[in-house]
Amino acid sequence: MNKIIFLLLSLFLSACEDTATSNSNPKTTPNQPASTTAQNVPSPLATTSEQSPAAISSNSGVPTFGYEVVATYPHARDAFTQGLIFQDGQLWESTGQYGESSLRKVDLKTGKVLRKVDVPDEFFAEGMTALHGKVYQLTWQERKGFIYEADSFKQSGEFAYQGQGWGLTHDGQMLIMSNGTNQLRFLDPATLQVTRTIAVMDNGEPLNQLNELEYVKGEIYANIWQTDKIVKLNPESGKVLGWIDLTGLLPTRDYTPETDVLNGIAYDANADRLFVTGKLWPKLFEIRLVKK
Ligand SMILES: [Ca+2]
Repeated sequence: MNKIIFLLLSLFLSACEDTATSNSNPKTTPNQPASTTAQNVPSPLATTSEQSPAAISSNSGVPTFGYEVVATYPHARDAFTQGLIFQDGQLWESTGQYGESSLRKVDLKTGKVLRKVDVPDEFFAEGMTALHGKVYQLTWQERKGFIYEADSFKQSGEFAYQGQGWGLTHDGQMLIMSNGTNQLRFLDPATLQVTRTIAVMDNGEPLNQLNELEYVKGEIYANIWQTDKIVKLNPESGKVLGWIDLTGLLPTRDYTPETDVLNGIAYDANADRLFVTGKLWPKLFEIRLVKK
């Protein structure tokens, strides 16, 4: 009997000790490191929640644009468009897929491919832009970019980067690159080093899957992958300035089982013309934005 009382007493004392220990030192409780506790307590979280209503009203108040089709042009049915620009009176295009990737110069009116450089089979080409006489072309998962001479399309260099390559444009000084997240990186074309990054938020949430890019009159336009939408962004802050809704742009009768998503934005700065197309789309459109 004494042994049982002693055992019960020991268990009771042991339980008291455990309780006292955990109560007096909560930060050592497993899975709750002190740093996490500290991050949750101070004001940043409260500040964020206070800012959310403003961000929502700000973003929901931005203009939405529809479109008018100004002109329709043929687009090569084998062009899995990943990058598109308008330069020197012609369309320049980067096409993707392993074993089919290329850099092309295309006649706008006929859609005829005037010059084509094949990318090695092991690379899936992505975004492309031209700046200061050079063409820069990204690859999807290979972490390598190619540099070509703009006048000859001869490859003159390559560069490495972290993560995936999706879209590419420039603001006249820096290359601007998307990677499928809500981040846009600015790269110095001389060093190919990242000089700054902006994060795009929409209603307080990261706006992911930013894809093909085009710099248009001081704004960055970005296709949102797998949607018919292009977002207009402030290049300094990443703030959403507006939306372009291209629903219904490619007529239903032009769809085939191979037809893929909207992708490809090119801007002709000299004539203020905006061109859009899609992956394996049979048509390319000049559009004019119409405020809704
Ligand atoms: Ca573009």
